[in-house]
Amino acid sequence: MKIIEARVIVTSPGRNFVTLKLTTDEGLVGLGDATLNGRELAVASYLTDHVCPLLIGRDAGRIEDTWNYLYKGAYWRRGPVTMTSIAAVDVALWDLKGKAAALPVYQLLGGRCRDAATVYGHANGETVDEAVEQVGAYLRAGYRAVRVQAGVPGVAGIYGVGGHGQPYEPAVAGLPPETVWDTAAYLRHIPDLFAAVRDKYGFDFHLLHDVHHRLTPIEAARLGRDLEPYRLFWMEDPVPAELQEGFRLIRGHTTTPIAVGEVFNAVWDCRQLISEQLIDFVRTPVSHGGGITHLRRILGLAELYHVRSGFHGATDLSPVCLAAALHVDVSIPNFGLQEYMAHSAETDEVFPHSYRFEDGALLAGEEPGLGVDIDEEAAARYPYRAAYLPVNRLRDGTVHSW
Ligand code: EZ4
Ligand code: CO
Repeated sequence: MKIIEARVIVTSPGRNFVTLKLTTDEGLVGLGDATLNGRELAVASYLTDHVCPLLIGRDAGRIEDTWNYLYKGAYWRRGPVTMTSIAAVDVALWDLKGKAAALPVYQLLGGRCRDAATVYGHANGETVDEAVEQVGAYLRAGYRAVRVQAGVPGVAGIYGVGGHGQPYEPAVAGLPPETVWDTAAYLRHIPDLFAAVRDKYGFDFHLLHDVHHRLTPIEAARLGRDLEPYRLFWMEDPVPAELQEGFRLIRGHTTTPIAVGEVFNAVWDCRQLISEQLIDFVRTPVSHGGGITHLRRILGLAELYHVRSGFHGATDLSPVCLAAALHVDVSIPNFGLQEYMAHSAETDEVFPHSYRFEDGALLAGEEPGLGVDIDEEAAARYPYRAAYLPVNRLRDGTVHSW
């Protein structure tokens, strides 16, 4: 089976998505998500200008060989643009292989290890009361794990807070907005949020929190300790993770589990974090981490060191990526938890899919391949719009990690 067409589709049904569509001489179609929030067109160009021409005439069945051809053959390795591009090709090839074999992708990955992927939803509120209220809504909807983010008094535009109970979407149309950050105020406030949630709903469900790379290791150690009474499932991205050995300091002070890696794109970004057992969950998504082929390598290493999956699942990862994540989730032995932010109705219209939410979990579809399609007519009605993630500054104007 040969690839005869490789095309990139850019669409913005509520937010931007980049999708690679491969077609074979047998008339089968494979999809891969190539969305890199705020830098979408760089990946679209990498694929259209430099990768698609190399795919024409190639044997669609050679997934591992194509991965190595694109990774080693480019000479320039790693990085989000390269690895998102390779991921899109890899996922589209797995989709094709499933369709050619008339099997859902998880069957090609070894079959089920579990019935469904337990997910966590995002509760948020400008105040503690609003956030506590939203946790209740998720519990009533059947969720068994909830991430909680809340506004910090005196600090406007806190990460993860949509405002007035709205779902949170960080990308903003136009040029990047700027937000303000105050570490001391945040560290004082967050333990009260989790005290209020546990006080109202008890301990019989999982709680998570995303620090979003804002702290230093010793500050993160303090937060992890202060949150210990509330038994978090994980504290996410406590510090920026370029300095992997920096996590030793956090680890030495707290038993709050740590999840890291939504901005990683290769096993080399977390090799030390995993092999020194400095984290508990790895969050690298299929679409930014070199696809199913490379993500399975990361999770294979992780399994040796008691590290489990906790794949990123924000709305900037398309339904194609979410479907691919679910096929990996149900087929690896060391699954932890899957993030789930429901996509908008417009996004679901452009990407019809067979995965579904039930009883606090997502079920991967049983259709051959990934079980996701793209409606190109609908996609064409939503043209690309420039949008960026915010830039963060301390009160004195210093640029800080967002
Ligand atoms: O800020 O996906 O855990 N989820 C997150 C996300 C990220 C966005 C960035 O594109 O941290 O909300
Ligand atoms: Co995050």
